[in-house]
This record gives sequence, structure tokens and C-alpha cells, in this order.
Amino acid sequence: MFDLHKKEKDIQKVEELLKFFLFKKDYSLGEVISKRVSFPIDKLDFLINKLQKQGYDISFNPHLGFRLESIPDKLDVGLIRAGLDTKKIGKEIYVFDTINSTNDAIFNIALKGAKEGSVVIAARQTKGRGRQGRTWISPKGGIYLSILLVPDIDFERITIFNIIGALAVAETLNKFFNIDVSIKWPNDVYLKDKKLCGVLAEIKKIHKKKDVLILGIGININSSLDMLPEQSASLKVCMNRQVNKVLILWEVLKQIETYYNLYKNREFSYILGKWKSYSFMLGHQIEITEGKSVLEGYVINIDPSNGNLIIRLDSGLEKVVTGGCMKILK
Ligand code: BT5
Repeated sequence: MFDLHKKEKDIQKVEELLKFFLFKKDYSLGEVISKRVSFPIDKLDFLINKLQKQGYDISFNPHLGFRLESIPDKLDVGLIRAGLDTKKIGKEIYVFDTINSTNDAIFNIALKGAKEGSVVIAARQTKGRGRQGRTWISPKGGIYLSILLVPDIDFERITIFNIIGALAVAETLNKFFNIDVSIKWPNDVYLKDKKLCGVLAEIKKIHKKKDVLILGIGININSSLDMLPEQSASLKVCMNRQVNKVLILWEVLKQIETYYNLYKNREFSYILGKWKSYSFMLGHQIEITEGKSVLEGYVINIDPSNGNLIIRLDSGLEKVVTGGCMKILK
């Protein structure tokens, strides 16, 4: 008879072994691995073969044992879970190959009672959304994710979450690659003068419960430029090589957790200070369009308590800008 229980146990052991390899990062002897994952040493090959078949490159040295050399570039829930180094973000993960919008999907999951920190990830979106009804083009090769948060928040301070999302991506890229990353207020990450990533923070009502905040992030990782709008950047094109999406995803989620904790501890000045280090806008003349209103002025600061932009108009008056589309004039 087909033993479902054994199959599930094997999957669990493979995930434990993967987790061990991911955090060990160096060679380990068979005896050590066998003890750590509680699996008989004479059957260890069975688990290692399973990983190898899934695209994991595991090397063997007769003196030192086994080492994980590389992981597949695959948005696989087991892999994502095994290597995630966070306390709350991503404790529940839902991965889809194709979905309409991860922001919509996580809202539906939240309605069913998903916990704070739950994450929806997709390899492709058919109805990816930007702000104010704009579209986020979401072909294969990118990462599209949404995180469910339940902060003390009102609409006044939603911009700070756009900034947190953009910062998490900028910090990740800065850590892994030596590239020219910048943030355009409030929600775009740029490589040079091209848009690589967009963030969509939305506050949603859940019946009789506290409002939730959905933080959606789209990043062009291994995307082909011919699938994207003009003025888009792709990390693969910039680096001239394929980049592993899972490595980026782990770090982005870790960074979100860090910045979310800073937000909860009211470390707004620190967050905004970090934003300033990636921003190329301070002192520049900009044009902000929101609906039919168009404003021109010089960026003088950002309000640390809510992330809003403070600009000086030609008249000398200072004006707070809460949203809109921005163009840098000079
Ligand atoms: C944004 O809006 O930049 C927010 C994008 C958020 C996307 C994520 S993906 C996961 C989650 N699920 C969703 O459904 N959405 C979120 P906005 O600032 O309004 O910019 C939209 C504009 O960016 C578009 O009008 C295009 O000009 C441009 N754009 C669209 N797709 C792009 C892409 N893949 N790369 C670069 N630019 C793009």
C-alpha cells in the first residue's frame, strides 16, 4: 500500500536537511548531518539525491563531507521557508506560479484569518496593480510579493510603508551587488535612471477587526526588458547575469522585518535618515501631479513622522505632499 505518511516524513526530512545546509554554509560530515536531521547515516544518500534532483548542487569531499554549493532559482515554498531567517514575516507563505495580484490574494487570505506576517509570492501576475489604478507589468522573471501587516496606522502615515518597502529592496541590492541604487519618493527603486521596483501599500478593512496594511512589492529580477515598459530596469540586464530570486526574496523579507520593527519602536528618524541616504531628490526641483493638480517646488525634507514630502514653492511657501506622481525637473 502507498504510504502517504512516509512520503510526508521524507518531504519533511528533505526540508530539514536543506535548512541545515542553508544555515551551515560549509562542509559537514555525514555523521553530523545524520544526527542533526535525525536520519540514518546509511540512508542519507536518499535525501541528498532528492535535493540534487530538485536542482540543488551538493558537493562531496571525502575528508570534509557534504556542502551545498548552489540553490535553484525557483520560487519553491519549501526552499523559501527553509532559508528564511525571520521571526514573524513569512511564517505563513503562499506561493503561486500565476495569480491576478498578490495584493488581492493576500487580502482574500486575510479575510479568512491569516496571521500578521503572512506572505503571498507569485512568479507572474496577470493583473498586477500600481498606485491610482495604474498597471504593474508582471512577467516571469520578476518577484511579486505581498505582506500582511497589522500596524498602528492611519491613512496619514501610509507613505512611510511605501518608503519601508523601497528601503528593504534598496538595502538588499546594496548588500549583494555593487550597483547604483536609489529611491524615488515615495515608492520606487531605481537603477540609475530606470525603475527596477515599485511598492504598493494599501490599508484594508477586515470586518470587525483592526485594519490591515498590505505591502506589495514588485521587482524586475531576471525579467527581459522587451516585456517591460520603457524606462524599466532589470537586475539581470544590469548585472549581465541571471540572479537567484530566492536569495533576493529572503533578504527583502528580512529587511522588511527589520524596518517594520523600527517603525513599531517609532524610530522614524532612523528610517527617514536611511531613506535620505538612498534619495537623490533633496534640493532638486520637482513636479508633482495628483489628479488634476500640478505642483512645482524644491524638495527640502521629508516629514519623519509620516514620510510625507515637504517642498518649497516658488512663492517661498512650504507645502506638504502626501502622494502623486513625481518628475524631477532639475
Ligand atoms: C508602483 O505603482 O510602482 C507600485 C507597483 C507595485 C507592484 C506590486 S507587485 C506585488 C503587488 N501586487 C500588485 O498587484 N501590486 C504590487 P506606480 O508608482 O503607480 O507605478 C506604476 C507605473 O510604473 C506604471 O504606470 C508604469 O509606468 C511603470 N511600470 C509598470 N510595470 C513596471 C515594471 N515591471 N517595471 C518598471 N516600471 C513599471
